[in-house]
Amino acid sequence: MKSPNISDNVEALNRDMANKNLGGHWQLGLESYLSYPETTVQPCLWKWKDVYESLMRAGEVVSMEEAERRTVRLLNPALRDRQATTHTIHFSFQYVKTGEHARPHRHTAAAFRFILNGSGAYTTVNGQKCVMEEGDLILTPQLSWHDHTNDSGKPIIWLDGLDIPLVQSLQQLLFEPHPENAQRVEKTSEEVAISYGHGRPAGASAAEFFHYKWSDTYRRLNALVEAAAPDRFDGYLLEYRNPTTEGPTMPTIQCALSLLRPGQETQGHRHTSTVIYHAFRGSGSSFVGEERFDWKAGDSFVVPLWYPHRHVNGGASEEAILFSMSDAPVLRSLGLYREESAGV
Ligand code: GTQ
Repeated sequence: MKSPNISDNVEALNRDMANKNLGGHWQLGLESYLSYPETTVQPCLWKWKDVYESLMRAGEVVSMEEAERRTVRLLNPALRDRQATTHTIHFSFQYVKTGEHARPHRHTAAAFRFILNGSGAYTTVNGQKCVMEEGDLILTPQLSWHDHTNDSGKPIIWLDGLDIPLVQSLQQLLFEPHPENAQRVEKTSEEVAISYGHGRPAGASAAEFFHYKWSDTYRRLNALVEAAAPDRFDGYLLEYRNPTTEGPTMPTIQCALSLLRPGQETQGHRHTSTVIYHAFRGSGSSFVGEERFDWKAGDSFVVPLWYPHRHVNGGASEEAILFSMSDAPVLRSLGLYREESAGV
C-alpha cells in the first residue's frame, strides 16, 4: 500500500469516491438528524360534501369500464408525487350504481371496504359472497380475488382502505385481472360466520374470514361501553382482530372503532404509527399538532406519525364513532412501535 498523499483532502476523496459509486459516513450530515421521527405527511381534513359531490359527478362521467373502479382518492397535500393519503396507508371512496359490476382482479396491496351508504350489493372475495350492510367491514387481503356487484336496486358508497403506498415503497406492487368476467360464488360469508366461535362440523376446516357484520360489531362496542373503562387516549376502543390468529386485522393494517360518549374527551398522546380516521356517526373535534379538525359523519382526517393528538365529543346527546385504519402492525413487527402521552 502507498502512503497517503499529504496533499490529499476530504473534498478530493469525496469526488473520487463518487465516481466509483462510493460514499463516506462523514458525508451524511448527522448533525441534521433529529432525536424523534419526522414525517413529511401533513395533518389534513377532508369534508364529506367535497368527497360526495366528486363521487356523484364521477357517477355521471366515469364508466366502470374505463375506471376499473370508480373511486375518489384522498391525497395528502404534502405527498403530491406519491398521490396517496399517507406514506403507508390510503383511503378512497367508491361509488357503484345499481346494475353495475366491478370486474374481478387481485393485487399484492391489502384492502378493505367499510360500508357507508346503501346496502344489498355484494363483494365476492375468493369465491365468498359478502352482502353489504352499513357499518360492515369486508377484507380483501393480499392477492385475494375480488369483484363487486350491485344488484340491490339502489346506489352504494363505501370506504376503501389500502396499504398501496407501503407495498409500492417495498417495490412489491403487482396487479392481475381475473381470467373470467365475474367470480363464481362458492359460499356466503353468513355460512362462513357460523364456523367461527360456534364450533363447526367435525373434520371441517375454517373457511377464510373476510366479513365483520355491523350488527355484531355494534353489539360488542356497546358491551364495551357498559363493561369497561374507556381507553384514556382512544375512548371506547374496539379493534378488529383476525379471528384465526387473534392478530391484527391484516398483516399491514389495523382497523378499529373509537366511540366517544356525549361530552367525552380523550387525553393527548403520540405514536410512531400513522392513522387515518373516518367519522362514521356523530360529530366532534380532534386536535392534531397545531391543527383543530371539527368533523361530522362522513369527514376523514389524517394523524401523521408522532403528532400529538386528542379527540373530543363536544355534543350533549349524541355518541360519536370514529372508524380508523393504522399501519401499527407494520411498526410493531419491525420493532419500531413506540408511544407516549403528549399534551396538545
Ligand atoms: O375495489 O378492488 O380503492 O382494487 C383501489 C384498488 C379499490 C377495489 C380501490 C382496488 C379497489
